[in-house]
Amino acid sequence: MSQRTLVLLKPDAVKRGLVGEIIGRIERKAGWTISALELRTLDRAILEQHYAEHVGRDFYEPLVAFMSSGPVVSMVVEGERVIEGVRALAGPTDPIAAPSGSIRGDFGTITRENLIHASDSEESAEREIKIFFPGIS
Ligand code: 3AN
Repeated sequence: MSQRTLVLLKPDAVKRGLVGEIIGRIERKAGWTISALELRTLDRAILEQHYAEHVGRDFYEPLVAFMSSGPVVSMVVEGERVIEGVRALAGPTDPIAAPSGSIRGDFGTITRENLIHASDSEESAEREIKIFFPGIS
């Protein structure tokens, strides 16, 4: 089942020079393709849309400060079961709990700075792609 998903390489991934490493892991999955890609610094307005479900949580303000602290790479990735697949490559939210071999498990230590975001469902993917790439349908 071909799907598409919205992937963000967070400011920690960009600052630490891990963009190539992470994109390489995505590109090496057979048949997946990157159909949109941009480097940009996010402002509060776009983060409020993206993290609407987390507004008001105790970690929300530090999350916005971190996510706007430097450029991110935003991408649309398409391919077979790519929503579940990129989340499997990323590993669980807490990088210490994430297995080695996953992106968060291999490179992360703190939950906020966990390197990568990937949509968690088809509904989230369509919502998030509209936020980050309003020009593509
Ligand atoms: P995931 O990206 O694993 O789907 P979400 O959507 O629950 O995680 O959370 C979005 C982002 O918010 C996470 N990637 C992480 O940066 C941050 N976050 C989530 N839970 C916490 C927490 N308990 N403490 C600090 N930051 C958190």
